[in-house]
Amino acid sequence: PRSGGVFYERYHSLEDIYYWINKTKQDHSDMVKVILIGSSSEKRPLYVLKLSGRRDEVKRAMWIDCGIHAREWIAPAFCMWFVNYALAFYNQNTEITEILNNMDVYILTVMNPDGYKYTWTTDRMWRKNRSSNKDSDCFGADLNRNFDANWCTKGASDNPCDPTYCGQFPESEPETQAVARFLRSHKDTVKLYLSIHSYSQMLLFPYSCSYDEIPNHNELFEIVKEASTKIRRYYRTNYKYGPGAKTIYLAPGGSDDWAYNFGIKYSFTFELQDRGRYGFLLPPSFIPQACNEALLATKIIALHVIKK
Ligand code: ING
Ligand code: ZN
Repeated sequence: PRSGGVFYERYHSLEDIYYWINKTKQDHSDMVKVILIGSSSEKRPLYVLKLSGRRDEVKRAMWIDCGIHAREWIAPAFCMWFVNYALAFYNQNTEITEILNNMDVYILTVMNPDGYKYTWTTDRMWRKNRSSNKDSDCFGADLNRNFDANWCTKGASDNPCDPTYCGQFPESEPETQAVARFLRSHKDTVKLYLSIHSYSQMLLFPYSCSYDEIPNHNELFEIVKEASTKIRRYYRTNYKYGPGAKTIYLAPGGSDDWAYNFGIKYSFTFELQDRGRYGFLLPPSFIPQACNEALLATKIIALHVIKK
């Protein structure tokens, strides 16, 4: 894979993505590190790319995960798009340069590799991971219902056969555990948490697990409002914005709510294109614009956190 060009305008198999991670590290050894944060239930490695600009001893950081849900292919495509953009435009574009000079960026391109693989081989509409469930023939737990935030209350299912199955207990899944453990061990530096999903075109923040309003609601609301306005102006695409529970639906056990309660006060979930015409089957020709929209929102949020 070469930087730029048609590579980033396609969806990639899991094998391609592992190859890409390694190649990216080799081609940009000055700015990129690879960190193994755990493994999936089928024992696939979970690699995080760490992007750094200026090398300071102590720097803040942001986290982006993509592909919690297997069928949301645009999400891993965005993580790759972001990495390529950051490496190509560092010291060219002022915004990405400022971001990388002030924050390390941790990127988990495919949080649910087993599910992602399964959507390429067996069932394109699979959502969960692929762990086996005791006393059931059904596979998988919903990783975005498996975090410890009002776990398995209304909006999640305790039936292993359901697509929103919350798992046996909070952080029962190795993928959930790996992310939560990584963030716990980087508590002092990670100031911004970002989780990428599709579809429905929304910029969400906590809470999704209850209708309670978070203490910094107004601040986060203004940020996503600005991002949504800019996206509309640049790309003529409408993004709704607001707290998850009121904007999309009540959903306990989500990663952004957990990250927020853990202490990361800038915590967001993006729902990328589209609004349902193609749904999860977003054609590859939509990748550039969908990713640029999310990139614009990511920049606005990161720059806000830096200037705080
Ligand atoms: N949507 C998210 C889901 O997990 C969400 C919505 C956001 C839930 C934040 C919880 C927290 O259902 C999709 N499309 O997966
Ligand atoms: Zn999702």
